[in-house]
Amino acid sequence: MDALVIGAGGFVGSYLIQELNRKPLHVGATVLPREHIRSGNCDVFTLDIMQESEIRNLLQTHRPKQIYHLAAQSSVAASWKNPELTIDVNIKGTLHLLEAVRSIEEYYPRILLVGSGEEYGYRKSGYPKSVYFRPVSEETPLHPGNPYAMTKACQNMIGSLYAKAYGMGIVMVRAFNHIGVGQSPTFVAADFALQIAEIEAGFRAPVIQVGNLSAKRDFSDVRDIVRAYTLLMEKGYAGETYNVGSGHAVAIQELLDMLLEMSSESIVIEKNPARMRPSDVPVMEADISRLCQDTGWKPEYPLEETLRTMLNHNRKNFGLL
Ligand code: A2R
Repeated sequence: MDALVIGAGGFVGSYLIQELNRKPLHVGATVLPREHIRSGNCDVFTLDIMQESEIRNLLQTHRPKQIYHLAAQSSVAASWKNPELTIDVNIKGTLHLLEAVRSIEEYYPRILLVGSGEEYGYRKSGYPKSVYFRPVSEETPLHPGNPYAMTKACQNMIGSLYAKAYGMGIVMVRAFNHIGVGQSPTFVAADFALQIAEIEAGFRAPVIQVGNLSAKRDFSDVRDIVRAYTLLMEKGYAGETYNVGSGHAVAIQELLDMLLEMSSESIVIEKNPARMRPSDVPVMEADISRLCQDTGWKPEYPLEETLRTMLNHNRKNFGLL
């Protein structure tokens, strides 16, 4: 097997498989028992990352040359409700994978561990503004502000330790916000695109519910993100961490404006306190120079095009297109 995607039943997995399918690679993917792969050609296996023997058996049998580790408890809200599960899946799960690889003789795959821009968190007050609003480079100190971010920061440390201590071919990424068709409406862009399509279809009054519109985030099309993952798998330095994002922060207000402009409905914006997060980080912007320098990657999808694709997908689902 050339490439194995672990945790492929989520949002990113099928995009990554489709990206891998652009080359003549033998691709495998793992899902939890109740999950399936939405699209792409691959051999599918069921795997719970908490079962170390399951991983070892799978790797021993198929010896994938590349392993993309996406499996995670990836919801920030769920990580507050169930920190133990988040620690188990995100930290112990990663450890299980790396120990399983280590236990197999003469086996030296490349491994990509997917972390998050959330690891940087809220930079402490006291920084001068010029520092505070600067894009975060991989060397910026981490201040994870929730259990999910904390587990991803820990995953990063484990990856970097194992690369150094055992000479393993592990590359770590910190992915910033990625959006696209198939994303859960618990994420802001998917939520707005769904609400607007529902309004157009007459399923809801012409009022869009919003949270904090002033926060700025670094949004990318998920297809750009997975292309960066495959390039890093090939060209990233082992033991190194790479930010993956657009390199430009956009206010949630701007994102909303772009979507509203795509609709002919006159829609009222209503702030909903339930959607406000008091500890929101005001600006998250990635410094992506290391990624660009080491891989030659550049984003290809303009934000507006991605948003239009998401909105049109919902319109199709509601029979409007
Ligand atoms: O939580 P679920 O039921 O949606 O399943 C998720 C799955 N997963 C597991 N897989 C194997 N063993 C486990 N014990 C386990 N627990 C959860 O990993 C889900 O199908 C997949 C991760 O996909 P998403 O949650 O949709 O994340 P997404 O957006 O695809 O992001 C991929 C990676 C994750 O590591 C994120 O934390 C990172 O990129 O941003």
